[in-house]
Amino acid sequence: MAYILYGSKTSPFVRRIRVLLEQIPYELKEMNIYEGQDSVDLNKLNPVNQIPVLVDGENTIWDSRQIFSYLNSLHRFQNMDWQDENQLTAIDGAMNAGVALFLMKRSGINIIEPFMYVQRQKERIDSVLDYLKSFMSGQGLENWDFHSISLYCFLDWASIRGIISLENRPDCQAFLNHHKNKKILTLTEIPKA
Ligand SMILES: N[C@@H](CCC(=O)N[C@@H](CS)C(=O)NCC(=O)O)C(=O)O
Repeated sequence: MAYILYGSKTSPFVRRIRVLLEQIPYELKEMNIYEGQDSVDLNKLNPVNQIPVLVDGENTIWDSRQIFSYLNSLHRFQNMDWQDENQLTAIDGAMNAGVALFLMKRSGINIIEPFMYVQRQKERIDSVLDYLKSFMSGQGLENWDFHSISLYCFLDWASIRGIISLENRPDCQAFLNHHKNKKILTLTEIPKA
């Protein structure tokens, strides 16, 4: 039985799982998580009310990191040591900060103002992108694994949504350019609207 992935085509967390599943059959069930019946249904699937959610027969897995671990244990995509886990935690930290800023923007909160919470999110993103510089010009170019997939999905989403500017980040720009022509990235492109 194919996996069922609940998510949206706009979420970077969902996209990284869709890219990971490039060679594996799954059904994407699209949800509008913020309104209507879908938001009620999501709550029944996942009390945290977040996407993605993966259903594999009797197993329902919340959280994209957990979904990766679950799929990795079944399909052996890559070996993970503690440094790899740390690196994913750094990328996840930037993604979570980016989504927090995006939700604030959507709620009409001015993220240009120097609110402490806003500053903390921006500083976290900068700190992670600084930390990942050597990854972006080394392993991240050579390997197409969950780390590079996650970073790509974050950078692409965050620049499209105006959360980060790539103007002063040539390393990020070069990393995106290096991978952008992959077929799976075209197939999972984030809708611009
Ligand atoms: N840690 C979660 C974060 C997922 C997440 O933030 N998803 C967003 C969509 S991009 C969401 O569901 N937001 C709804 C909300 O937080 O209310 C994961 O990795 O799956």
